[in-house]
Amino acid sequence: MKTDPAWLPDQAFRAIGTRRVVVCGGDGPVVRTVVDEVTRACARYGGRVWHGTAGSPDADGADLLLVLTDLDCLPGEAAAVRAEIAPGQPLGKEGYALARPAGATVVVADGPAGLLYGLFHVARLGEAAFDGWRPLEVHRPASARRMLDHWDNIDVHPVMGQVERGYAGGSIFWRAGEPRDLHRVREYGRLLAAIGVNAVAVNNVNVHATEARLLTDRLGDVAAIADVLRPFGIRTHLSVSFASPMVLGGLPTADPLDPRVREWWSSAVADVYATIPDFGGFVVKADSEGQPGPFGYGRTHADGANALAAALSDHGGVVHWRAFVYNHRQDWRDRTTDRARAAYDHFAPLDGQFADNVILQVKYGPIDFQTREPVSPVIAAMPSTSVAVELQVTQEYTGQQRHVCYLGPLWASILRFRPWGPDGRAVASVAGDGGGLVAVSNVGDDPFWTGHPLAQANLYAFGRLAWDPFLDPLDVLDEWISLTFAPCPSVLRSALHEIMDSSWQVYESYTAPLGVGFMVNPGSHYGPGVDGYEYTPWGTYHFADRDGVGVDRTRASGTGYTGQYPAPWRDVYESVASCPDELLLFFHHVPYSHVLRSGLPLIQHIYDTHFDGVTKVVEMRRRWAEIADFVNAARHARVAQLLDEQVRCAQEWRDQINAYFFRKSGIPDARGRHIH
Ligand code: GCV
Repeated sequence: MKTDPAWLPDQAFRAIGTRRVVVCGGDGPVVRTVVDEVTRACARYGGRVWHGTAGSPDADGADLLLVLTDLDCLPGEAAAVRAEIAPGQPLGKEGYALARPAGATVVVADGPAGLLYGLFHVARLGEAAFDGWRPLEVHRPASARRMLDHWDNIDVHPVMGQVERGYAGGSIFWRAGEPRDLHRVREYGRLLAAIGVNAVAVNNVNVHATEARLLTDRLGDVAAIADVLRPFGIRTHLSVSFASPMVLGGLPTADPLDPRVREWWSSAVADVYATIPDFGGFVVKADSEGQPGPFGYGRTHADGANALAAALSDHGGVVHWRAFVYNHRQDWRDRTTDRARAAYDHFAPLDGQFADNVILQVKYGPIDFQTREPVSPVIAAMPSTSVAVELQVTQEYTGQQRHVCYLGPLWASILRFRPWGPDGRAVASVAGDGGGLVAVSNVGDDPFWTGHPLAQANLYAFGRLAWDPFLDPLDVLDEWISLTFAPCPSVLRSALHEIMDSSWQVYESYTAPLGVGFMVNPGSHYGPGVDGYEYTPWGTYHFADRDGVGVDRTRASGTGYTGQYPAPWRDVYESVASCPDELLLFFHHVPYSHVLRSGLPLIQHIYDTHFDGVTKVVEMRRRWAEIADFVNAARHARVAQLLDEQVRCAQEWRDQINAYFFRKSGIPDARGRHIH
């Protein structure tokens, strides 16, 4: 099957392709991409394109002007638009301004990437971009760093497969130990440019032996990928092993303070930049889940990160140092080893000790990409450190691309969260200060890119929210629908919204309740395994007993985790009375009779949500069946098949969770439904 065009079908460029377009922007690789896009669209739909690098183009009669402002060929209309932008508000390398002062739509940018993003903005607008008068709009990304991490292995790992937590087939970069034909990577770069992603890490953060060599003797493979992604404004990054000086360099140590080790990193990095001059930098998972790190040498994570940062700094590279550090062998040894506490306990004391080009990459929640977690307190604890927030587009804990689960609303809630209360800054602003947004990609060699065709919307939403975290996630979904299903009839649009808008909440309703998390099968993390992670001295991970359920993370009587938040959240979360219900079981152990804000006792809430969740999934499946005539047959069949699995799995969740809590509590369903 041909690769699905995702959100860039030819139709998405129809409005541009029927116009007379002037591109005035020099001749670099990114501008060349702009010209190629417009040329292709015009060839298909009968428009005309003029591309110049200097001199005065004949912009008379043009419908669309795409202009780089630093050239001497600024047509009058573009100069007027540029002049309107407030002098103290530069567009920056990636920003652009869009206006339609008279008969022509004008996009001006100060850098090539801005021009490319402006072009895709016009594509999103479609015919509306050429309709009437349009006032000046200035668009700049909220974060300079908008990155996707691939957990791809070159070899097929015996347990994790080729893509760790990948649900869309094999890697798009590698096959059978070798680089793949990069045609698809080019298409991927194009899709990413259209959503504003500007950085990609091409290998798993769990760095195995073959992948470690990407840094040295297999660097050519990375350079080939970088060459393909560069014209889309994307910089390439590499996950590296902290032990590289030993495993690749033959040194007896990887101690970050050892001069030989520092010398080794400098020389390896110099080789990288000689091969890939715009290389982005490293991603490092250290002292986590078996990966080596500075603790082995009695050093701190600041020592570790800074050693790599020193090697990169002269070249403009950064280290994304992951804060996902916890002792996976001693989780829950006692109260202090509550895994939720680990990242803060390790990193908050190090604030101010990291080099300028270290970015601390923090998972959005304190545990591990659960369906519902509070925002990680680390994000508010590092005012002197660049912090990147890490999301998971691959759906490890949210249905593994077999369930419809649109994550835009979850991410929007995280990015808008204000750790210092309503008058303080939002998470998005902390990330925007330097670290940016990072997500684990959900893409593989599947013809639909993402296994579940509707999971493309998650990748789309990540890019769009990384660009502007305050976009309404349902508007973003609507954009994705409009482009992907263009020209989208209203009957299809409304069905897709009915299926997808609340699909994250629906998924939550039939899985682990109220933030308790981790009721999945161990290892695979798919399907219900209520006591799957049963390794606390007290029994289960969620502390369910005959009287109640949930983890006491209070300062008063629990693990003390609430104390990692600044006011007001440290107090809001501390008390059962003020803790939001959706996180109640994350923070508190409460009796089954506890009455929620809905007026329902906890046990009844569990029963109701699990019955309702299944009903809603059955309804999703019915809606999808109704729109068969409006969707490409292969796409329709794939989603229909996956919806069957979603119904099956939701029923399994419902039955296991309800039966479990019925047996624990002995309290029957007040509505008299049969619990299996
Ligand atoms: C890449 C979770 C996943 C692991 C993943 C890890 C991480 O634990 O289950 O597969 O490893 O997160 O983020 O490093």
